[in-house]
Amino acid sequence: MLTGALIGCGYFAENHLHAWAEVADAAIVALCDTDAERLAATAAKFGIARTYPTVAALLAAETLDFVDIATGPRTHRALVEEVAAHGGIAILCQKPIAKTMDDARAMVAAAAEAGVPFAIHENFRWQAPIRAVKAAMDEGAIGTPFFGRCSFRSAFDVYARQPYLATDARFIVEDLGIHILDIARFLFGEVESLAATVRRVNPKIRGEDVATVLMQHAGGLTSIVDCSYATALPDELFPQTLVEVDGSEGTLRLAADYRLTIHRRDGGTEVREAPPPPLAWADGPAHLIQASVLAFQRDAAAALAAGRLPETHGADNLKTFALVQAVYRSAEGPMTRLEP
Ligand code: NAD
Ligand code: 89V
Repeated sequence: MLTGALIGCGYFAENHLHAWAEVADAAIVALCDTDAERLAATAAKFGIARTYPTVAALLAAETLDFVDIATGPRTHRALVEEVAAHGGIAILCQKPIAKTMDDARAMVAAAAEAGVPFAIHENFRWQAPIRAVKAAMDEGAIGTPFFGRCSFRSAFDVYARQPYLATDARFIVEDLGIHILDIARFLFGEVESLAATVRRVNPKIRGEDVATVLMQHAGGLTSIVDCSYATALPDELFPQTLVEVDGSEGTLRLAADYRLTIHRRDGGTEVREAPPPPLAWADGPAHLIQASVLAFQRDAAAALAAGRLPETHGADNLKTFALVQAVYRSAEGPMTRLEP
């Protein structure tokens, strides 16, 4: 049994705690938050008696196999460095890994120097429908893929539960696009070059709420990642990512409500349903995300127990974070202009 502590008892941490309660080989025995009220409320709700106002107090008092950091990204570097310096404790940390590439690299280096496993809680690639797309591609169902699209378009009010999303200078690429870019890496492989545009449509927020990215992957596949929180559709699909893949032998479409259609050039068409597994603590449309939190944590616990790194270990996640940085850089520059 792995013994862990959760650092940060805010909005999303509840999903971590519900999920840890379902992971057979791991237990959260202590909580830490600098906000005394949140700490007490979370401790009472989840029946976790040992609570600490600082990470220093937590590390001084507890013997842990891992910590699970669910604070905001501005705090990640200091927390990861403090736990790494303590030694002997594996570190799981929420996305985005940090606010800057320098901080992200320093965190990966700190964990490597301390010799402790470090992974980012990147859960979207663990969604059941995304795993179903990957399985179909790996089966060779559509031959060699040459085009892909991962699309997230919504007008869901994410600001109600996460008010910082409306006030941060950077929004959709750093917070949500990071998941979709990670899905594109997971499905289509590493990216060699990209071009992007971003814009703000909602005048009430500070950062960008629309992003469109064109990417060239090693091996030749071209993909598009498009994200929007300004897209009002007749059917609100939050938080579903729709996926299209065209291959030499057929096509694959992950459409609304987890319906995956695989069509082969030879004429056969197969439909696979890939909904998230049921959860007693599911909360409306967030169910898809919540189930992927459980899937990530199950795999992370199994990896730590087996002495292997979780799939989205720090060095891997640097590649996804580099895409985020590249999107912002590209969006600042000019696109190729047509001759008048
Ligand atoms: P939040 O602001 O609601 O909660 C953060 C908590 O961390 C607060 O309770 C705060 O008091 C605590 N905290 C801050 N600094 C601390 C420190 N030094 N030590 C201990 N506690 C500290 O934020 P949130 O909405 O829960 O988001 C947390 C993280 O989860 C973010 O990185 C966000 O991007 C991520 N997130 C991920 C998903 C997903 O699907 N993967 C979804 C939502 C949020
Ligand atoms: O998953 C996330 O990181 C969330 C949301 C889906 C709202 O963008 O912040």
